[in-house]
Amino acid sequence: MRQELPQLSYAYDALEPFFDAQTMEIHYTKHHATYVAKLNEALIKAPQLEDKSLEELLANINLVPEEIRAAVRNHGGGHYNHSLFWKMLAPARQNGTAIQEIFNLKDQFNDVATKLFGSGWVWIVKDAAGNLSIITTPNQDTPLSVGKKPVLGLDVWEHAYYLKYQNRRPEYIEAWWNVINWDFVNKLINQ
Ligand code: MN3
Repeated sequence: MRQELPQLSYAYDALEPFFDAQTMEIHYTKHHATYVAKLNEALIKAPQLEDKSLEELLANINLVPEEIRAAVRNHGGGHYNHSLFWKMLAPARQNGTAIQEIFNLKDQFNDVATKLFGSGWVWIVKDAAGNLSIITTPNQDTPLSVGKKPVLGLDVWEHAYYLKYQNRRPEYIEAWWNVINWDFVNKLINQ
């Protein structure tokens, strides 16, 4: 199924001063858009996957032909992760009420996000019993690839923060807590 770059529900500068407009624009129009373009390039080579959703492909990556498996994993994962990431963000004045069970994990989350080596993501995931826990995924791997349901995620690739925060990743992580879309996260937790 041909994939498209999803619309953002806010302007590039809507998350200022926590996330700067230039980073948001480049992150969305260059990084995310490139994942979508490269994913589509790969999917053209496997028309038999036409009726599969992106989530199905990422959760069952071994069903994807080897020729395009790495492209689906990396670019499909990048598309999935970023589509979710944008929805998990909202301007600080309209982002709803913070969820206590997520806030209880804040210190641990910040520690894991600060220490994650290289490029990747930090997630809060929900298991079948409804328990929340923190995991990391390298590169653009998704929680789906390890059978987990994401309820909150943070991009800790340098492209997500370097323009504004340079090497100060902990400041970026702390800033991000101000622009979490709690209403959306709440929906994911209760789904
Ligand atoms: Mn990114």
